[in-house]
Amino acid sequence: MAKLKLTYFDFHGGRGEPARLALAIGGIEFEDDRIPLSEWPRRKAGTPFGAVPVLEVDGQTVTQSNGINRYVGKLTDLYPTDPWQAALCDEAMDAVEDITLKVVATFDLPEAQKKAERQVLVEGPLRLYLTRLQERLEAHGGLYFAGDRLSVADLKVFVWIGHLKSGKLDHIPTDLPDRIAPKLVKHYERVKAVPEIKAYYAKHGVSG
Ligand SMILES: N[C@@H](CCC(=O)N[C@@H](CS)C(=O)NCC(=O)O)C(=O)O
Repeated sequence: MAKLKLTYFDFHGGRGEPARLALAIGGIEFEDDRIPLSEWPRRKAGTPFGAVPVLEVDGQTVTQSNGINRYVGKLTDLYPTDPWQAALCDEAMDAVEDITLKVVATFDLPEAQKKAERQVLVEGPLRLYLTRLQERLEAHGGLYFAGDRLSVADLKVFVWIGHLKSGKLDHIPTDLPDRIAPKLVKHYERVKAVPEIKAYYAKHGVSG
């Protein structure tokens, strides 16, 4: 088995979290390299594109979160082998990337502008992505995004919904997913209840 090291920030969530969860579900050992935010300026230049996540496999690195998700999904049987189901899995993961980029663009804005732009996001893109992802989920049977079973797409959407509900995004109401996409919230709860995920968060002392 290859030696894996996954480098990401030292918090639960974000672009590195689906791969951490997939590896935990698959029972694959990896070095969990968590960078405290205070250390990031020093570490940034040492990454291929000045960003994380970075996956190291037997000393070679690869970047790009969704590519990493696909790779670990293949290692853990959490990425569909059927090409069409794989495309559906990719669709959900890339949709989360699209909307994530729009939210990230507001991170460093002055407070008043951040509030204004996030209100626009809530009424526009966030509503759209929540609605459409819920529609996609329902179109594929209502339980999973691809292949009628858990995949890295479910993990990626789970992490995104968790972020929206967390209260860490000022001016984005925490009940937005419940109001716009209750079936995505049910999906979130279902993924959260996967025994390996429960065990993972219990091990890391995360409750709720
Ligand atoms: N397209 C990349 C984006 C990576 C990215 O922007 N990562 C963020 C964390 S989620 C980051 O490293 N931010 C710190 C920085 O850009 O200095 C991916 O999907 O992995």
